[in-house]
Amino acid sequence: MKIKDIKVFICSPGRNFVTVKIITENGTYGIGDATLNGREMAVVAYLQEHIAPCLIGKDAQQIEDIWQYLYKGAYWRKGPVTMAAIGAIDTALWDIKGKQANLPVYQLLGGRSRSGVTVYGHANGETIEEVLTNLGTMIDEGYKAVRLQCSIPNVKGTYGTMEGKKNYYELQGNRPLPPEQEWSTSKYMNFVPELFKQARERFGFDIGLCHDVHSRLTPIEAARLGKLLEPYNLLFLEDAVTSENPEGYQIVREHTVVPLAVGEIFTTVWDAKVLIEKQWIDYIRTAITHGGGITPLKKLADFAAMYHIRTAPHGAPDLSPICFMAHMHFNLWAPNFGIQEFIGFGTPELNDVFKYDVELKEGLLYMQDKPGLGVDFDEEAAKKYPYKRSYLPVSRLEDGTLWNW
Ligand code: EZ4
Ligand code: CO
Repeated sequence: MKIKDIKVFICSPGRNFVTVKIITENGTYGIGDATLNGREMAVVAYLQEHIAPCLIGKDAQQIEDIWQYLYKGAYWRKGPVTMAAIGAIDTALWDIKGKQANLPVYQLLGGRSRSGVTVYGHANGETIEEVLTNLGTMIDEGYKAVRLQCSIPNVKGTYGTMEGKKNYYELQGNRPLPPEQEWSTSKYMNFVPELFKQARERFGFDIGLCHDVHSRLTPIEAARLGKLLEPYNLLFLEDAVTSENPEGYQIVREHTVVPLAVGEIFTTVWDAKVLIEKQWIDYIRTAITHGGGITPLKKLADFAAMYHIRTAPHGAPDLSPICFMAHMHFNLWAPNFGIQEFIGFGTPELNDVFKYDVELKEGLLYMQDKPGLGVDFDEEAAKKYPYKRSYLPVSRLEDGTLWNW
């Protein structure tokens, strides 16, 4: 089953998405998500100019060989641009294989390990009261776990919270440059424990609670925050520190029993190797899109399982519904699945372009069996939403020093 054509689409139904479509000689096609938020066009060029010409005429059934060819064969390995491009190709090939076998992709991975996919949603707000109101609504809706992010008093712009009633995820109008936000570690550290204290006082300990530090702390600061949050029994603390130097997590680990989650910006198993082997983390959050596809993510999940580490895939809205559906299959299979980040089913614009059928019931996602990934991309609808250059914000300390966003 030879690959006849590879098309690359960029559209912006509310935000930018890069989509790959692989078409085979017999007409079967598969789709993959190649979205790299804020650097979309680099992946488009990588796919169109450097990958597509090599794959025309190759056998679409040889997923592993194509993955090795694109990874080892490029000489230049790893990196988010390369791995998002490979990830989309790999995802599309699994979609094709499922359609060809007339089986959902999770069956090809080894079958179901569970009936539904447990998720954690987001409760954000500008005040603790607003966050807790949103948390209460989500508990009523049946969520089993929720991530809490709250604006910090006297800090202009905080990760994960609203900015002028607009989520930072949305396109920044016609502003051509990254918006800038302020950061103060001391104000943050003095404030966040109170958010979780009040959440536990009001809603008890049955609901799972998480928090994303977004890599703003140093190891010893993260260790202190972990200790301060211990009484509130978090499901996990995410991205407590940057992980280019994984040994930083040893410091955090040696001081606190708060479970740690890392990995949404990892692009290979090698990024996670030391963290996993040393058992410094509890959840690995690498997404199928950014981690190079289903093929390497399966290896990462199996490797993590040997060290009692569970998966908690990144589920931000900058991953397209194709990645979301690939995660559905992956999560139904993975024996060491932990929890899936979930921010809702998206806007009417998004659902105009991407077609999929998933249901949320009592905090778990369910889907009907369909061949392949069970998601489709409407090329015509996508034309209504042209690409708009857009950036994530950057962070600066109060004195102007550039910090981790
Ligand atoms: O900020 O995906 O856990 N989720 C996150 C995300 C990231 C965005 C960056 O594009 O940290 O919200
Ligand atoms: Co995160």
